Amino acid sequence: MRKLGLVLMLLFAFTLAACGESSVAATPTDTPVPPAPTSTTAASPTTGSGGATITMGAFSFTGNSATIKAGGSVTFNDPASSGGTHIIVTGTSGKFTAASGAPMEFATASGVSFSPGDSKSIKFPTAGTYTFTCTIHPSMHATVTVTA
Ligand SMILES: [Cu+2]
Repeated sequence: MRKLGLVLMLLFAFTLAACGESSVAATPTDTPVPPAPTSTTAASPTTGSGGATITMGAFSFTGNSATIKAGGSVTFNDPASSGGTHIIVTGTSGKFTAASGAPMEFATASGVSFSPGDSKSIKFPTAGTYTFTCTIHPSMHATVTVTA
């Protein structure tokens, strides 16, 4: 008699456990929360087809245009895979030309040098269109447009 009681208790416990499991399985999955809408009025520095990155290859720019708002930054990226060393200056055909309003980093003919793997973020405080070339590879040209 005592044994039957134990069996009944075990059966009862098993039934409870089974119910618990099924109720867990029946819990509806959380409905995904849609992402918060991004504000279109935010002053994002990244606009334009070229984005805000100038990218270098071995002998050329692989991404040669960037458009930002004044006060934004452009990332000049020489990927580790490029295998190219570059000295970037304002100007054309490998020749430095001082550009009024250009970032301080580009104020002189020594420009900004890049080895493969270098990535430098440079702030453009002044609106304007700036052309860049490489003193090592005169055929390299890139343009940064800075809007007011
Ligand atoms: Cu170069």
